[in-house]
Amino acid sequence: MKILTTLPKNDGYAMPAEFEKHYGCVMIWPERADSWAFGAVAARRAFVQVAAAIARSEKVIMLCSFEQYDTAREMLPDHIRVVEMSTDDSWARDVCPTFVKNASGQIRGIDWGFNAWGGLEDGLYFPWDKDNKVARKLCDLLEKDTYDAREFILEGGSIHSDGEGTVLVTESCLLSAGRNPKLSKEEIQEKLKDYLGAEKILWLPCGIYLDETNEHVDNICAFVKPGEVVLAWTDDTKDPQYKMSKACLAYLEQQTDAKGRKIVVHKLPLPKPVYMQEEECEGLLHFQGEPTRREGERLAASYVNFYIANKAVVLPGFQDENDEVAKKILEKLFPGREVIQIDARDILIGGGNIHCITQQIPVFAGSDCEDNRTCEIGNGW
Ligand code: KQY
Repeated sequence: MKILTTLPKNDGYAMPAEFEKHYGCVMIWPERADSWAFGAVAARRAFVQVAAAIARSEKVIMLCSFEQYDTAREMLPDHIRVVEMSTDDSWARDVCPTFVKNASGQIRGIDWGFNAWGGLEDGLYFPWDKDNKVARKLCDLLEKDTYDAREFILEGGSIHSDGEGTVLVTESCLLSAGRNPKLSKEEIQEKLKDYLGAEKILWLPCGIYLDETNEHVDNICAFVKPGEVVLAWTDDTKDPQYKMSKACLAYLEQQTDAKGRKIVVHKLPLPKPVYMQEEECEGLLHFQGEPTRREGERLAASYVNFYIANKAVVLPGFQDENDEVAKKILEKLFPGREVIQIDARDILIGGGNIHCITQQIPVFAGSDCEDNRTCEIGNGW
């Protein structure tokens, strides 16, 4: 594996959209006692369901600690690969590489700097040094060259690409004080274009109310095809989210993408607010100096935090009347894919959702699922 100091855009590489074909998906087994309630038992069951749903149409690799290897191996289906790797938590979207691809179908990883969503300013745990090494180690494992972008702090959950030159981000996250405070908005935008091979960055003002990542875009808005997005929405004018979603809608309605298309916005209703319960708080350990969950705290629940697999959309459920509404909307928007809904409360307690715990690897030239062959069960690794 080579570590590259050139820029993907100059080398002819760009970030594909998530709805383009994947080679597979990476996840990280939950373990941290201050993130996952009651020793992560329920979270592990939810992670198994997510992994198994994705593995119906692409390969899944689960990273886990030495201590958890036997448990992960026993709980996961045989066709999911389990690989020991040191991490600080389970947010594969944010700590794994963002993959970029060239016209010949070769892929490379980008190794962004990771500081636990804000470092000593407003980060969510300390230390984060194991997480910061995951992207490079994964590229090594997959035998893919990697761009050294460690000087620039960015998480995978803070970007969405349409694969045709347009990238969605939020100002609240990308301009937050704990990430790249020495860079101006214009300089951050240039970095995004250079690394993601993009032509246009769409800056939504904000994300989901109380989202502890400084409002990652992957919880509020996602591409469903080039030129079309889903936007998390509430009609409840008393909910603080109302103004936030409305501001995003107003922004998107004024925008065109890199190809000059107006953006089509599909509203995806939010579930009713989800709050931490007393017994869930009791199940979490609290490490000194770090933020903790309190009873009654509102969690950043959103259906937009879904994962687009080769033949499925894996969608969070919250035991809410809008679960079915969201599922139906996505079934219409993704006609070639089965929408598989998974009860995600035990993931949400950790502070993210299905998109946050997954990272796609695009299909690449020479892989065993490049053409019509699939990466499905039985095709192995
Ligand atoms: O949503 C994410 N991408 C990560 C959330 C991290 C929460 C840590 N408690």
